[in-house]
Parts: sequence; C-alpha cells; structure tokens
Amino acid sequence: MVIDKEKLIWMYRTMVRQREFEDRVAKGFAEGNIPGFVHLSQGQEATAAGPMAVLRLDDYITSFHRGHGHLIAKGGDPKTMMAELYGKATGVMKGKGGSMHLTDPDVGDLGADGILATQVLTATGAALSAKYRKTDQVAVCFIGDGCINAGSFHEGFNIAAAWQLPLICICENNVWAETTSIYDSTHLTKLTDRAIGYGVPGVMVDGTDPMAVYEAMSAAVKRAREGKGPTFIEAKTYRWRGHFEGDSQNYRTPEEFEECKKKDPIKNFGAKLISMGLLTEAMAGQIKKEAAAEMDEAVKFAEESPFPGPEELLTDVFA
Ligand SMILES: Cc1ncc(C[n+]2csc(CCOP(=O)(O)OP(=O)(O)O)c2C)c(N)n1
Repeated sequence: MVIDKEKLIWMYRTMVRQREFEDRVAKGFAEGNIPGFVHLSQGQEATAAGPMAVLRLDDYITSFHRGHGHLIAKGGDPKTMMAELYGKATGVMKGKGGSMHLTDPDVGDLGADGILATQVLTATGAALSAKYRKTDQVAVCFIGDGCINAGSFHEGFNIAAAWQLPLICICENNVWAETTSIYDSTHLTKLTDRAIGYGVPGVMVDGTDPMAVYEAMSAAVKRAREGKGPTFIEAKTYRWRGHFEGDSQNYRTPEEFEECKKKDPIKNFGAKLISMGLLTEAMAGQIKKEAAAEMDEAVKFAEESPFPGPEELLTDVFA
C-alpha cells in the first residue's frame, strides 16, 4: 500500500511526541508532582499513530488506562492533558479525571476508562449513533489483551456485529495484563480467532510498525464507512515500562524485555523512512527537538497552573 509522504512524516512526528510526553510524565510522577496511578505507553506508539492517521477529526475513539498516546494522536492538546495529569484546574477535564480518564470530545475522544472493556460499550454506542444519524463516522475502541475475556467486550462486540455497526476494535496485545501473561488467560495463540465467533474480520498486525497498522486500519475504516460492519485488529506490541509506574516487574525476565526493546517503533520507523529517502538524520533530530520543546512547555503549563478551588468540589458531579 502506498502511503502519502505527509502521512508517514505525521505518524513519525506523532510517535516522537507521544514518547516525549510519556517520558515527562514518568519524571513528573517520580518527582511526586502527579497524583494517583499512571500507566505509560512507551514502546506502543505505533498502535495509536497508525490508526489515527486514517481517522478524521469527527470519528470517535474510546481509550483505557494506558491512553495518553491515543489522545495525543487524535489531536489532544498536550498542555491541557499534562495539566489534567497534574490535577490542575486548566486540565482538559478541569483536573477531576486524571490520567485514567482523559476525555476530549472536541477531538472525538469520548473518554478513557480504567474499568477494563467498558471502552467497547461506549464505542459501540457511538457507532450505533453514527449509523442511526446516517453519517459515515466510525468509532474505534482501543483495548488491551487483558480485555478480551471480559463480558463487556463480548456484549459490545456481539451487538456491533449483529447490527453491522461501524466499530473497529484495536487490541493492543502487549502480552501482559498487569502480571498475567495472555498465554495463561486464553488458549488462543491468535486473538484474531475471537473475531470468527462474531462473523467479522480479524486482522493481526505488527503493532510496532505504524505502516502495517495504517494498512489494516485503512481496510477496516473503508468497510465501516461502507456499512459493512466491524473489524477486530490485533496489534502485537510491547510495553517498555511497568504496568504502572512503580511496578517491580518481577513477572518478566530481563531477556524478554531486551528482546522486545529491539522492536523500538520510533527507531525502526525512523530508519525505514531514512532508507526510503523520506527522512534525514537532521530532520529526525529537528522533529525530536520540537517535540521535546512542546512537551517541556506542557509541563511548565501544568506546573504553573492552579489547583481547582473548593468551590469546584460539587460542580460536574451528577447523582
Ligand atoms: C473490569 C476490571 N477488572 C480488573 C481490573 C484491574 N486491572 C487494571 S489494568 C489490568 C490489566 C490490563 O491489561 P491489558 O488490558 O492487557 O492492558 P495493558 O495494561 O497491558 O495495556 C487489570 C486486570 C480493572 N481495571 N477492570
């Protein structure tokens, strides 16, 4: 598949921006400036950048606890995202949601949720809405491999298939669901076999290669926009950091970790673009410099922003 040069560079830049953002979140958390839990996505950048290069701004996504990269790629503002993580009033959710609940409907992100697989239900609802309103929008739910045995996954995906809704499920299979290997929680070796049970296409891709993810996503989005129903994409990837910041990671071996780090999506994609004559070392350096400056600015904005006042305690609260 031929992908426009602009899109390829956009994916590369987006992945670098995601990495720079996450590296700063790790630092901010270690310094005690970010409250609660954070789950970082270094190593998984391609599973967000590839699909988002296919989507339009008015398409929907839902995300989960490891979702910073999804929102950055969908067009979220790193400043208000970082402020949200810091719990500040200038955050994209006024500092009330934090890392696990990043939501920005202005760019089509209907929300992240820390409760596994509920993302499938929200996206199924959005897909139903698009079909009902006769738009050609699609809804994409990002999930981890730890979601595929949860009831919400089956309920959402089943109805999306039954009603042929424009839903695309991207399962970021990074092997580990917290401390549990996917090979201990299912007998399947290909998660795409799950799709067979719903009568929908299941496509497995190298989730560290944004071009492969882009290609699978292009076919899925075309199907969905044409009213041909859902697709399940298994993107094989790996997370570099612990399940959460502070995780001892004693469930995986250093050898496994080192092996997977060889599949650095940014390094490998950068090398590929250079070999294709679309990127130079100097351009890559400039992209990194710009992303670093953007994310430093986001941290500064978060640090200098005020916390919400006590008068905010009962606003945006529903009963
Ligand atoms: C319904 C539900 N059950 C259990 C949990 C606890 N929990 C939080 S994250 C997690 C593992 C998630 O793994 P995965 O879906 O593979 O995503 P990853 O963290 O690897 O990106 C678990 C079991 C939860 N949040 N929600």
